[in-house]
Amino acid sequence: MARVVSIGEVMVQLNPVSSGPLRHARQFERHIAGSEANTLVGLEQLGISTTFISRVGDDELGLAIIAELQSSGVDTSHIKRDPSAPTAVYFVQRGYPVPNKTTVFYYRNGSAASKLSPADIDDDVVQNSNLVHITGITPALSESCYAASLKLVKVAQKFAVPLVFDTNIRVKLWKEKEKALQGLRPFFAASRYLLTGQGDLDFLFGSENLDKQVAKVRELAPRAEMIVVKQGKAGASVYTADGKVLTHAGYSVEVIDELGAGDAFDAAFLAALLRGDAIDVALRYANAAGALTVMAKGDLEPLPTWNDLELFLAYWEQSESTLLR
Ligand code: KDG
Repeated sequence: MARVVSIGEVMVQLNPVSSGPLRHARQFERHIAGSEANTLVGLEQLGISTTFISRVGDDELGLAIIAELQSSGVDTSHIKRDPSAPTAVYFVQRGYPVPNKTTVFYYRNGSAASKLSPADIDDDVVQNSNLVHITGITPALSESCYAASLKLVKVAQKFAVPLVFDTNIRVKLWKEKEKALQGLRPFFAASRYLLTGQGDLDFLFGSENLDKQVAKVRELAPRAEMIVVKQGKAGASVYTADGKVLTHAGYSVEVIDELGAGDAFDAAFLAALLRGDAIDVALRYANAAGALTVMAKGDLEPLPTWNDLELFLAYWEQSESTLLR
């Protein structure tokens, strides 16, 4: 069975019971989330084995994170419990002030995961994998996280394991565009599959037309077999190395909490490719997974199985054909 390994930080997410300004929120739901682990749990839901490299604090929240990932099937044997720093927490504010948008407030500076270092990367975890997955979040967490992410790239190259890189820009972490562009260069350069979003492209390259933005990505990522651009409910496109462009429309559903949609997209896209589906088929599942994830709170809870995806797509296609009649 295929295995995907990733590296990053998982946090406790405090998500208010009702939407609106966080300053007035008094009741919260406790979730577990973090972009890279979200993708791994999404892959597990779709039958792919996964391993996560991380650190949590030697505290109650760290235990909650490990338990939740374990119950989803993720191999947690490479998550260290670090007594020198706490597990991170973040709050979310849904649907305010911009409708359908979720804002995050991190309490993650100096967290256990920010202490990840090259020593946390073992050859054997990569050697036994089919894909290595890294996002632009982990290298932005600290210098040692940057070095750990780079080591993972090097080890992937040593064992010829393809790199999937999702730019996943978090402006609150990078702060400046130039820092992000420079910092992410080696990850672009090494990627076989490059995933990004319209917001990331606008941040990195300015809001010009998509073809020009993709050309800039191509310059940075000359080895990428596919450049995948996620555009939320507008859908997504794949630009292949031989010049083909495949596009699939998205699904316009009610947005409860948009967090985690991009991670769900990545999981379904990769799982479909790993089981041998064609690119356009993978895009269809990936858009559906993204849509399903925004329909409920929490990043992990709404991640779909193949059956959920098939039911969603059957419902959607049937209602579309009814509308057309
Ligand atoms: O992709 C959703 C995640 O980004 C979010 O829930 C938390 O990992 C997170 C981050 O670093 O912002």
